[in-house]
Amino acid sequence: MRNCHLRDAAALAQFWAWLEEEIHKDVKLTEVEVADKLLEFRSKQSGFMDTSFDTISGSGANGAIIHYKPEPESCSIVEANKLFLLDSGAQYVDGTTDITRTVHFTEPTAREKDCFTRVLKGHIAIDQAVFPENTPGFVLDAFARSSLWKTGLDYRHGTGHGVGAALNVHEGPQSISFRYGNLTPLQKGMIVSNEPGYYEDHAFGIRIENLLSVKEVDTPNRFGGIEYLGFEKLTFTPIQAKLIDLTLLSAEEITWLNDYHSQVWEKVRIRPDPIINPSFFVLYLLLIHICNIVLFLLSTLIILISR
Ligand SMILES: [Mn+2]
Repeated sequence: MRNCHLRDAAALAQFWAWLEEEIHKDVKLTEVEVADKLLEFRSKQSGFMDTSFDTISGSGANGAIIHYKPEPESCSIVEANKLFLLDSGAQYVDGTTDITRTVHFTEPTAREKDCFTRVLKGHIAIDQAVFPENTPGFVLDAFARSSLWKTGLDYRHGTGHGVGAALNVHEGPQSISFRYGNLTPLQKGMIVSNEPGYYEDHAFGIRIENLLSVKEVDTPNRFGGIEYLGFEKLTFTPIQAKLIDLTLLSAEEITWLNDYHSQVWEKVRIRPDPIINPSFFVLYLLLIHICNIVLFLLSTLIILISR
């Protein structure tokens, strides 16, 4: 499961770099064309089988429709001056991915930044949550909404659903939702999505989604003699910095973001492009090998001379 997310991240890195370049070249792409291109990048990754659900690719106001499904005949162009929400995932032989990122290609408005930052604060709060064993997911749901609630905003969907490993992308029994009827405790090894959002009708949609795996956390105390649990991230794709209003983030949240981005860089940059890079990668290893031989010969020479 961990590994398929890194291959997925490599495909997403290629995709986002491609999309940004096309839009800055003023190429007009529809929401469906963009989703098709993402599928093309993903399908080159090893173990790829299929998408894990229909891609939600929404520019501007379409992003505010939570289960929007763009159709080739009727969908919109991905506009440079609007927020673009992309929720997609894949099935690999070794796991299932589900990720949402929201980006802007030019300058976001103060309103968009304010809302995006509040969604991000909720995302970080879930990611960093530590809770006693036997806690049902609904207990955590308010953590994700707290920053939005403070300005009278909210979203009309759950914060997280269970995810199967090379199985259903929506797979219970666990969830993180305001629907407090689900009393299933979050248990070690369970996978859940962390996807708070905010949707402004006829304007824009925002969602930031990573998959998390429940793990035991080493707390300084163990009140009640029980285990305390938290989350490990599975998804490694950058979060667009220009959408963040830094004045709304705490020092800990900024550190979280910087740490996450260094992890993305460390984990994803070393993954060779399956189509172009194997030769580069071999060349790179060969160069390092040659450098080592040269260094060895030089140091031998220096030792011999110094005698
Ligand atoms: Mn999801």
